[in-house]
Amino acid sequence: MAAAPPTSRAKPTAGKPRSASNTPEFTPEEERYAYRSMLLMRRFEEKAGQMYGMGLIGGFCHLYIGQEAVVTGIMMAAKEGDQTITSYRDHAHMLACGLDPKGVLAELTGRRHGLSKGKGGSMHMFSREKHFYGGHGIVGAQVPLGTGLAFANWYRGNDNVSFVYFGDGAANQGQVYESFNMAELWKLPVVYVIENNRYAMGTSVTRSSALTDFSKRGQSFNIPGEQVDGMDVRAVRAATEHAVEWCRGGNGPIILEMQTYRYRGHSMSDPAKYRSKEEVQKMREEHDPIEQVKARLLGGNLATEDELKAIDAEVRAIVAEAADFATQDPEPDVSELWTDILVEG
Ligand SMILES: Cc1ncc(C[n+]2csc(CCOP(=O)(O)OP(=O)(O)O)c2C)c(N)n1
Ligand SMILES: [Mg+2]
Repeated sequence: MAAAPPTSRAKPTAGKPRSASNTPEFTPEEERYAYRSMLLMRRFEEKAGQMYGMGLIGGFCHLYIGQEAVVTGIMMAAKEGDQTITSYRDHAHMLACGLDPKGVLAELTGRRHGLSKGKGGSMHMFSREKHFYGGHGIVGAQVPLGTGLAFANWYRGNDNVSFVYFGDGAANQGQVYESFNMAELWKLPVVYVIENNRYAMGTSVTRSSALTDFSKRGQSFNIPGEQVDGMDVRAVRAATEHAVEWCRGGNGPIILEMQTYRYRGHSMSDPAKYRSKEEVQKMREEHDPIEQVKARLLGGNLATEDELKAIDAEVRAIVAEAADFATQDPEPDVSELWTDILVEG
């Protein structure tokens, strides 16, 4: 094991990370990009939800619908080689990393050409090529692993950061704080993204968390943090740009609390009785990340209704093709039960 990285290697830029409170405008191209990207995630997961209902997807399936601006805005500020690691709510993260929707959906249906050869399912997919490190079903487990990815970047002396996503519920896990300590001690280039969607399964943050301002969770370790409107893709990108600048400048870790909301239940088997229909409806009507971009595109005459319909049609075609593939591809051969268990050298 390599020696602990000395903090002297870091070249801290003076002061605190800048605040992204002034949300910069997107160019028309960026608005279109964000619109298409979030729409693909939404349509993909709507289809996954339908296929689950039809019995084509087994096991667990956690949808990200409502939260699309978070991963979209973050990836707009990322550069090639930056790593992503997240929880079980991971389909949109994979699409944002550039993974083929066919491979993702075929994994959900447990088919041969799924990203984990049909043996992992919704929560267990990886792609070193696209720098996507899972897909983790154990709450909080990805936080030390993602901190390790940041260590690897530091050790290799490259300029990459790791984006480590976890939920408001996971933020109460002990291993999160052990990771915070090491990351700050060693000034590791890691952006901790706390996706505060207000609930951990059926428990609201106010019932589970003594400190509900998650941006402050790094205070005892001297890790700065910021609260971000996670429903506004522009605010997300702006905050992430500042965060990666902080990390790449050798200043160590940073926390971004993304204030967001999931429209669906915790997983497909959750009827979500712990919150009112009105609460969900209000978020959908007043804060939907895709509708916000759509309103700006139409309101600013940056796109016509027909152009947006064409984007929707294009995205639906990609999802339909993925669904066909994920239902027609055969299941893995039985002999696959004996492979990928140990590293074959
Ligand atoms: C160590 C561990 N404890 C409990 C669970 C059961 N569990 C799965 S998801 C979850 C809630 C996590 O909520 P949060 O971190 O807010 O993420 P979200 O589901 O809202 O994205 C729990 C308790 C688990 N998978 N692992
Ligand atoms: Mg949550």
